[in-house]
Amino acid sequence: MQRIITIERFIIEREHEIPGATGEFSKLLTDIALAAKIVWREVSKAGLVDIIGSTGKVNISGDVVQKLDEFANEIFINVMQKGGHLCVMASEESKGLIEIPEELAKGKYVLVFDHLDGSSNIDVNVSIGSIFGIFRRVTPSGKGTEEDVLQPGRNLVAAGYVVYGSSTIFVYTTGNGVHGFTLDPSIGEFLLSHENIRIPKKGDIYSVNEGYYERWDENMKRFINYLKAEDKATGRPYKLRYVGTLVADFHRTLLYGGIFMYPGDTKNPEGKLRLIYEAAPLAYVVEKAGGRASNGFQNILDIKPTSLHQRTPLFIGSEEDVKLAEKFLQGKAED
Ligand code: AFP
Repeated sequence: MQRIITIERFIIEREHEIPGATGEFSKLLTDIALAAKIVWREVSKAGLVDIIGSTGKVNISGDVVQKLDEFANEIFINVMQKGGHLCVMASEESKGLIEIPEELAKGKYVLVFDHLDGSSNIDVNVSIGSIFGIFRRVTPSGKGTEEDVLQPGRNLVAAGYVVYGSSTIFVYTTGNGVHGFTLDPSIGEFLLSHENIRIPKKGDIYSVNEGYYERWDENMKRFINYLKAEDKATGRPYKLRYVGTLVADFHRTLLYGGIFMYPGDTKNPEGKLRLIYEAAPLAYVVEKAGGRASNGFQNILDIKPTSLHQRTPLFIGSEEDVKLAEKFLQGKAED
C-alpha cells in the first residue's frame, strides 16, 4: 500500500527546503489548509442550508457579494490573524489592508488571498476556489503596511490554491515543486495525491471568454483564429474549455496543459483579474511547474503593483502556448 501523507506531515518534512525557515512558515501553511477545510465544509452545504444567495451588496471589485463569499472572507481572516505569523493581509473582498488586531502577535509574513473565486458559480454547483500568496514582509517590524503587500510576484515565498469541485484539492508550492493534496472528507484531511506537478510544455486546449471577441484588438482576434484553424502539424484546432472560475480553469490548464486567457478589451483595458490576489500567485505556481504567465508583454511575476486592487490581462499556462500568445499580442507572429 502506498504511504499516506497528510498535508501537515508533508509541510513539516519539506520545511528544511525554505531558506531561513523557523517552523513559523509551516504553521502558516497549515493554517491556510485549515481555513480551506472550513470553507469547504460550508461550500459543500451550499445547496442545503440558507447560506447561498446574494446579500445584494457589491464589493470593491464591483461583483455582487454572495453570503458564502462573505463567510469565506471572514474565515480566512479569523483563522489567519490569530496564528502570530502575519503582519498584514489583503483580500480581493476587502477594500483596504486587513490589519492584525493590536492585541495579537505580529509575524514576518504577508498574506494575500482571493477567499472565494468564481462566486457567481456557487448557486449552480460549478467549481469554485480560493487562491493565496505569501510574501516576506519588507518593513522591519510592527504593523504591516501597503509596502509589504505591493510586492512583485517574483518575491512570493509560497503560493497556492484550492478547488472546491467534484473533489476538493489543495495545490501549493514554496518554490521547490508544486504539490497537490486531495481532501478525504471521511477523515477531514488533505492527502498527498499529486506530487511534483509539471505542466506540459505545449497543450491543445484554450480557455477564454470568447463572448467578448468583438471587444478584442486585432492581434488577440488573430491569435484565437489561429488556435481554431485546422493544421495537423501544429496540433490545431485547439479544444475550447471555459468554466468561468479562474481556479478551476487554471487547475485544468496546469494538469493538461494549454492556455488560459483573460485579455484586456475595449470595455476593460486591463481585463478583470486582480494582479495581487489572482494573477501573481497563480503565475508563481505555474512557473514552478514549468509553465509561464504573462500580461502579453511582460512576465506577470515582474510586475510591481501600484495599488491593492490593480487588474491585469492574464495569459497563463504551457510555456510554448504562452510564448506564442505573446508573439501574437505583440504583432510578431505570422498566422
Ligand atoms: P466571479 O467571482 O464574479 O464569479 O468572477 C470570477 C472571475 O473573477 C474568475 O474566476 C473568472 O475566470 C472570471 O471572473 C470570469 O469572468 P467572465 O464572466 O467575464 O468570463
